[in-house]
Formats: sequence, structure tokens, C-alpha cells
Amino acid sequence: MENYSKINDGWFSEICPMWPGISLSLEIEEVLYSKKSKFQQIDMYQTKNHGKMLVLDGIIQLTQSDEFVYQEMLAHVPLFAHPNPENILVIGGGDGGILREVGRHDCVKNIDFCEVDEDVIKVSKEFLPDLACGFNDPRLKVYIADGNAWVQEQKNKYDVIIVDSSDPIGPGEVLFERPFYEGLKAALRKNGIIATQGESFFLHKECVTNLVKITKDLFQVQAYSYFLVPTYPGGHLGICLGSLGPELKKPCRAISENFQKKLKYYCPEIHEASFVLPYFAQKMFKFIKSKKVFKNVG
Ligand code: SPM
Repeated sequence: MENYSKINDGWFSEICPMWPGISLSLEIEEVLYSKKSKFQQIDMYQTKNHGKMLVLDGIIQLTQSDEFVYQEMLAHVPLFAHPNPENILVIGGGDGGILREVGRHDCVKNIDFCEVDEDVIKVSKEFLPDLACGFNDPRLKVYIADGNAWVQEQKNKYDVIIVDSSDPIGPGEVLFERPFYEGLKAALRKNGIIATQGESFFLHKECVTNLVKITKDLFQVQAYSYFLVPTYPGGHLGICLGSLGPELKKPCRAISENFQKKLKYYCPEIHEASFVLPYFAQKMFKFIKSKKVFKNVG
């Protein structure tokens, strides 16, 4: 994918045609890593005020200062909505942050992880040990493969599938299309739940309505959650969720005091609050007509 972002006078500015006319800039102190992998340009920066920052093809994936929000919400919203998540699939997220969060759930027995770019994992292990600790989990199996191709081979296997994708430009594009979602659904067991990186209802109306339409068509229960991340454009990001049974908007398992103490953003209150959408977004989603297709429900 073409990289439009720039470094000027010690400031990194993220520029992307997907959010034209708006750019987030962070002051940087050092380029720690910069190399093209087989799939994308991987850069790691030391920022002045936000810790290390991972950038793929010029797009900010995370900073150490606020990564906890995205990882906690994308992992714990679907996991706490499921009554007993044992078999988990995580697609994308070579930094390991989602794995770190999934690993906090004692009821989880197996975690399959599929990532297309092995170099992201290597760079993260070198520079982001506080996220890459997710790779030390003994329940984890790592598959280096294309997420879409891989999921199409999996049937009736998982309780929760989490898709930690980059944006729908470059290698992540296919992960925003209907055949991928059909594959996710077929890979779920009875009562399974999917949660995917759901972009922004401010910046990408077409992309978000398309995701909501696909999940409304395919799943019995559909919902959209969002949360605050200062270092993503617009300062927020969404999750698109689909479920073959369980309700999504409330946690259905209690969180222990010990578990809660380890988190910084997710809590039962924010789980519920994250589904309360601004009025314009409610209207956007309300008018999406669904053609429910209830095949392969496990
Ligand atoms: N584990 C962290 C990986 C982050 N994956 C999602 C990154 C999305 C970046 N772009 C956000 C654009 C918002 N419109």
C-alpha cells in the first residue's frame, strides 16, 4: 500500500486517503526500526510522550500510552458476553496485545492465532515486550497464514473469534468483505461470537454501514460498540460484533476483583456504555435492512 505519512521536524504525521484532510501528528525522538517485510513497511518509533509506536505502511497501529484501550475492549467485550469461551481464534494483531488480554480468562482452553506477517511478531517481541508477552501463553498455537484463506478451512470450532485487523487498504482489505464474515460464521461453534475491528462511524460511514449490514444479515444478534483512543484519527474506534445466540450488550459473566485490578479501561459499566451510540449513528444503523441467513448455526 502506498505510504503517504511524513516525518518533518521531528514530528510523524499520519496521512491516509481513507481519512482525507485530517492528520494525527506525534513528536518522535528516534526511529528504532524501519524495514519492509514481504507484506508491508514496518516502523517502530520512540515518541516523546507516548512511548513506542508501531506503524504499518504509514498507519499508526498502537502507542504504548493508550494501546490498553483497544486491546481490552476488542478482547473482553466478546469474551465477557460469552457464557463459557473455551476455544478462541485471534486473526491479526502480530503485536500480541489481544493475546495478552485473551490469556487473562482462565476458562479459555485453546487460543489459535493466525497472522500473515511473521515480521510484525518479531519486531514486537524485540520492542514491545509488554504486549508480546501474549505469545508466552501455553494455550497458544501460532499459524503464519493469510487470515481469510485460513478461516475458510475452519468449521464449527471456536466460541469467540477476534479480528484485530489493520485498515481496509493493503493486506487488511479482504477482512472487511462478506466472504470473510461468512467464513467467520462457519468457523464458530453453537453460541459463538465474533468481534472485528470496526473502524469509525465519523470517518468511514460507508465501510462501517457495510460491516453492520453484513453482520445483521449473517448473525442472530448484531451490535456495534465504540471506545476512545487518543492516537487513532478522530480519537475513537469501533468494534463490529455478531453472535449466534448470546446477547452482546451486557457481560454475562462476573469479573473478579483480581481480574478487574489488572485492567485500565474495560469494566462492566463501560461494556454496556460502549453500545450507546450517538443519535446519527443509531439512525445510520437503524435503516440498514437485514436479510437474515441462519445457516451453519453450530
Ligand atoms: N493490536 C493493535 C493493532 C491495531 N489494529 C487496528 C489499527 C487501526 C488503525 N487505524 C485506525 C483508523 C481509524 N479510522
